[in-house]
Amino acid sequence: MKFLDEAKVYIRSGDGGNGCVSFRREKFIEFGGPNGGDGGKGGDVIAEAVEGLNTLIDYRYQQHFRAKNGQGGMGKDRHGANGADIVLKVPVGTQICDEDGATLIVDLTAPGQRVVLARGGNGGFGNAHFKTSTNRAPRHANPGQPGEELTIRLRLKLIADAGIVGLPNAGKSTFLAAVSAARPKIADYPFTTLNPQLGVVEVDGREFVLADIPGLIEGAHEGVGLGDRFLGHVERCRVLLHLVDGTCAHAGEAYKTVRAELDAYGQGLAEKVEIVALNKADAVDAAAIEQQVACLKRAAKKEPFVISAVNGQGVAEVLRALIAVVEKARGGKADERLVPAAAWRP
Ligand SMILES: Nc1nc2c(ncn2[C@@H]2O[C@H](COP(=O)(O)OP(=O)(O)OP(=O)(O)O)[C@@H](O)[C@H]2O)c(=O)[nH]1
Ligand SMILES: [Mg+2]
Repeated sequence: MKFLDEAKVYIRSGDGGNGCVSFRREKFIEFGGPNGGDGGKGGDVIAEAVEGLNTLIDYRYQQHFRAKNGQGGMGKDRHGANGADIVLKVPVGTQICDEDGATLIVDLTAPGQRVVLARGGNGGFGNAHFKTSTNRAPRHANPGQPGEELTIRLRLKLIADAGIVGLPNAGKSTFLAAVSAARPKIADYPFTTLNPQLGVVEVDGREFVLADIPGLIEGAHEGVGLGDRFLGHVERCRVLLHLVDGTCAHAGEAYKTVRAELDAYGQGLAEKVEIVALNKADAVDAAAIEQQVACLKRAAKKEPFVISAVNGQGVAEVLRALIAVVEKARGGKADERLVPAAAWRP
């Protein structure tokens, strides 16, 4: 399945049906009176988070969504049919913003969560509605109300408990493949991974979701390399695993480069709990590891784990450290960035 994490769509709810002007006319019945029915309500445009989707690719192929209009009222007191709603199915973790992307309308973080984005117009009253003791034959009816139209932006931010960051070739995908059933592409050239990948990791009978994102390089916040837009997918993570390639020239510099990009991205990434690991310990000799660890420790101001994603050395310890943070955070409160749908109107 192709991956797409941003889309812009146009939506329009249905117009309400018009009310009807009609009078009862039957042989031998005089003064039959008004019997024009009301119009039906236009359909709503609804967004719903569903399980089993992890891309917005559907919205590349269709960008216009219109709910059906309500039918007009009819004679003999017949009410027009309501227009059918239209439901936009989006993956869990999708944020819906207004057209300029500045205002968050809703953050759909739980499966089944729904929000009405555009409400269908109400149907107009038919003339039967307007009869009174003084006006026995009203000759007017209400028109239906028009639907709403707006352009919205969908932005998928994957929901993972932990995210792996690091320079290209640090071994992020190798690590994900080693600890989960995910099978990301692995190769010894930079930018092997072009899209975020998720995997479920099991540690001591407990599970968490780990995300592997494309590598960051210096200047990613200005668009160098693949840019830093994929960092959106680790925004919701409770902990970051920062992998540093042990075979690189200077582990401390590599660490600082990635940290600088996290700082430049903002969105609270720099404040997240970070676990640092020096990878590829199998490929360098003991003296070199010692030196790299010292560099890394000075830069990160904490003790790094020394691991090898290939032969599994140290991986279990890293996973235990990750799950400890994840479980601690899970005990906390729910995502307070959620905007209640009722608080927002277009
Ligand atoms: N010797 C050794 N090689 C490793 C280890 N981990 C990864 N590699 C190798 O490093 C290369 C890059 O690994 P990837 O997992 O593709 O790196 P990545 O961080 O996902 O890279 P991008 O997706 O390009 O950002 C591959 O050739 C791996 O086989 C390790 O622990 N030891
Ligand atoms: Mg990769």
